[in-house]
Amino acid sequence: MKCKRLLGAVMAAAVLVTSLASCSKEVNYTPDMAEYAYEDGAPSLRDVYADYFQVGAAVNPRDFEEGTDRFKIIDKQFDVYTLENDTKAENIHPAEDEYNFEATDQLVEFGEKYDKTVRGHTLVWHSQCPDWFFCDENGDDVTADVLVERMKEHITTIVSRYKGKIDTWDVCNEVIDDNYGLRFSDWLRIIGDYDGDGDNYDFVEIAFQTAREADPDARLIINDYSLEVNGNKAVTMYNMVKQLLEEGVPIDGIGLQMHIDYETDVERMRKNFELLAKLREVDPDFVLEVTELDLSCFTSNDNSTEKEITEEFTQQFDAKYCEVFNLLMDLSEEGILDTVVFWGYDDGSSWLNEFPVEGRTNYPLLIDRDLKFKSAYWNLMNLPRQREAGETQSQEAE
Ligand SMILES: [Ca+2]
Ligand SMILES: [Ca+2]
Repeated sequence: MKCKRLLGAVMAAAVLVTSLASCSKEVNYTPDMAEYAYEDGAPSLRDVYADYFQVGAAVNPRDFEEGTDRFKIIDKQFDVYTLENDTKAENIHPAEDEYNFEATDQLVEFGEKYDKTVRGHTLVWHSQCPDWFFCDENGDDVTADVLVERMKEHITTIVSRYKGKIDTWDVCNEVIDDNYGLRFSDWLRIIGDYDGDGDNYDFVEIAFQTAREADPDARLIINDYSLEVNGNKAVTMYNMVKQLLEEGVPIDGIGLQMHIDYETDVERMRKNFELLAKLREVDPDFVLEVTELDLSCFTSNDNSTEKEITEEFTQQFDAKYCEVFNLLMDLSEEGILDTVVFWGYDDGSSWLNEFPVEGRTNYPLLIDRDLKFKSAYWNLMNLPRQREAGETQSQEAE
């Protein structure tokens, strides 16, 4: 996987050298280049950011139908793909003796055919995980031993099947509580301090060790939300991962979901990421990945369903996307970030419609409901060139 990432950068560099006329960052990108994101003349987000990081998106099986508008979009714009739902436990392993591999097989076939990076999401999560994991035939809790065995069987079966094919796994998802310590999930409650050493990180420890045994070359990520803005969560994550790394648990990086909004404080985000980046003092190869980026048009304390998208709001929205991408390019230059994945790619398919407020219409991505590029897309396309020409203010200079 690391080879594929490096190879991608080398190939992108070669293209830039051999073809200056089409050098992606020399171009001034304008909306008249393509109205619809699937047009042949559409430029490519992944090309423009190739010197910084791979760009990806959460997708669904319908996106892999060759020749369709959606296939053209994902093939041109992205390097990295995560299935939005189909690799989650409730879908891939709905009953103890039943696995549904079809959609994840399709993802992997697509990745192999087009030489794309593929992410597996997710192995151990409290949500979208069927009850059978935690219950015996009477509906009572299973013992810690039984749950550990079920978790190991789940991870080993799935990761082994896709060994060498799924590049990166979100091994554990959302294990940190929003207020303090670890989330009191069924995984934590039942497995607890399994090895008796005084901490209750055990289900995380076992999950990562099991995944590493099943595919020694896969990148193993611990993924969570609000690490950008919640200082307590970032500190809890830092402390836990630091201890586990020192104990030799094979965690390769932290996944930053980055479900943010148009008012998210980017300087606060930078401080939290600087803390998490200190984990390189324990493991010099430790990485951060952005795994689920979207930018809501509603702040977290806003319960409204409709947003008036004025010109002024659009400018604020676009500027926030640029501010965030400047931070992400800074992290790339520091060598800690090589992957940025959006959660979806068009507003109409985003999970942020109807959630967390029923009846809500949201506009958090770079492509609109008609699959037309939004102004935020064009702003991000020009950002690397402007940054390298010194046309954008860096955060340090402010
Ligand atoms: Ca323990
Ligand atoms: Ca331990």
